[in-house]
Amino acid sequence: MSGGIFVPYTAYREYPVEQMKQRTADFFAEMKRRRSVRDFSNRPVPLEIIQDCIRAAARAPSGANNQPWTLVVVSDPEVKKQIHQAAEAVEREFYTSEATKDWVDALDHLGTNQFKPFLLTAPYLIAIFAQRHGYDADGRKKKHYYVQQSVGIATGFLITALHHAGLTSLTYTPAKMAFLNKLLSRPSNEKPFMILVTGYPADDVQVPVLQKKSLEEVAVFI
Ligand code: IYR
Repeated sequence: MSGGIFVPYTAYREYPVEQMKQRTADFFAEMKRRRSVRDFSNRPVPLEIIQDCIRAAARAPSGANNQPWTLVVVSDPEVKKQIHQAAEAVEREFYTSEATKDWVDALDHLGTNQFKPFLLTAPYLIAIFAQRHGYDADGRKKKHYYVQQSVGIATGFLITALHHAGLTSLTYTPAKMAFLNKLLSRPSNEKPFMILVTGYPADDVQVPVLQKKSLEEVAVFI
C-alpha cells in the first residue's frame, strides 16, 4: 500500500524516433560547447536568470525526495571579499604544504594555483550546501538519504541550466570549506558541497585543451 497521492503523468512527452535523434544530437552539441572557465567578466547578470536556473536545479530527483540542498547566492561584494580571503588562505596551505606532489601534478594542466580572483570578479558565487539531515514540522531531526548523490545531481542540473542560459560556471571546491558555514551563517547540519561560480566569461578567456573520454571508454554495453 502506498501512502502517496498519485496523478496521471500528463507532462510526459514522447517524440518520434527521428525527432528523438535530432533532439539528442542537438543537446549533445550544446553540452559539448560547455567549458568550465576560471576568468569571469564582472558584467552584471540579472538575478532572475540565476533564480530560474536554481528553480530548474531544484527539480532534480533526490533520495526520498528529501531535496537535501541549500543554495546561498552571493552577490554582495563585501561577502565575496570575505569568501575570497578565506578561500585563498586555505588554498595557500593546500598548494604550499598540504597537497601531495601527485595531486599538484594532476592539476598542472588546468593552470590552477592558490589565487582565486574570480571570487571577486564573478557576479555570483553560488554556495551549495548538502543537508546531512533535515527537520520535521515539530523540529525533530529527519534523516536524509543519499545526500551526496542528490546534491551532485542538482548541481549537475544547475551547471546545465546556467550553460543553457548562456552563462559560464566553475565548480570550485576550496581545499577546506568549513569557513562557508561561518561566513554565510549556515547551520552545522549543512555541509558545504562546492561553490559554483557563475557569470559571463572574461573577454579574453582561455580554456585548457582537455581530452574527454569517448563513449567506448566510459560505457559498457551488455
Ligand atoms: N582546491 C584547489 C585544488 C583543486 C583541486 C581539484 I581535484 C581541481 O580539479 C582543481 C583544483 C583549487 O581550486 O585550486
